[in-house]
Amino acid sequence: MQNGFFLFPVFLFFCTLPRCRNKAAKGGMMTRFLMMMAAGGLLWGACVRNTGIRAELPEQITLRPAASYPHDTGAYTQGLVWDDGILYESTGQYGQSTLRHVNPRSGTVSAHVTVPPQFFAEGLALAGDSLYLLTWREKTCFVFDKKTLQKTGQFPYNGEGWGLTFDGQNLIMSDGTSTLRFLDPKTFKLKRKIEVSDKNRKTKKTYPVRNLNELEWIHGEIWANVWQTTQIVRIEPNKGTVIGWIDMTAFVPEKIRRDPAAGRDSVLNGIAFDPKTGHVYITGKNWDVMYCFKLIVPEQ
Ligand SMILES: [Ca+2]
Repeated sequence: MQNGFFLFPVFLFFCTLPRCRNKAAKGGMMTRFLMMMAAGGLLWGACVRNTGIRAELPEQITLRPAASYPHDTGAYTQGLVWDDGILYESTGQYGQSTLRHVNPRSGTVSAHVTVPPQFFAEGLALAGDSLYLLTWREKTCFVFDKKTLQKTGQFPYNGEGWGLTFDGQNLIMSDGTSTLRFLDPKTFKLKRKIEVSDKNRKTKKTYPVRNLNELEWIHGEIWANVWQTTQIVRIEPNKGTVIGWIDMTAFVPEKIRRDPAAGRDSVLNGIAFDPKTGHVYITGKNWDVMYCFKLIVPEQ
């Protein structure tokens, strides 16, 4: 265990706070956050707004710290997937893009393949025994065998590729806008799209949630990193409505927080879920730490 993670004294994410994306609510939330820190040592918080929309998870959830592990600071994390004790990670940048098997506890890379230098690797998803790897502007999705990391195929697509996940039937893809595409993993053909939107708490106006990046399917919801923010958004997968927001600001590594130049690129990105244990793994681009949280779902 690293970084004094267990100095975080209590549970986090008691999702009873008002949403924090709304600027007007930020002041109040911060005051309450600081009061909670002072009173009970709560060192981080999350914000979930009750929209009345239900996926499989209730709006109020808790993410309880379970562990923190080393993460390769050379990994410009673009996609993160958990399967049977292995973290699969894709890393980006032209000439540096890789697909990796990572030991979650040690952070060591046990196997990897490099992506040709003209491709900028992006999101990653596992469907069956196949890993699907998007590329940023190269309009190509590569398919690999999950064990051997041998390339087994590729598909073309339109637009940019950002994040990718699998809901058990469809690949779900982000492209930096507020749109999520649902794709057939056998053909990569588009099945449907959703527009992700939230409602401004003050004005009640609906606005699109843009810059959706790395994705993860968790208990019937889509969780998405919002690029260049410290927020994870929980999305209802049929209508694209926002279920809630998770504020990860307190978990940005100190080194990155202190260096604005690094901070622009070294953003929160990477969510993986182990449904067997309920563990959620979260990291960022070039972060030195991989957090592991236990997802606690209240009884309904
Ligand atoms: Ca993921």
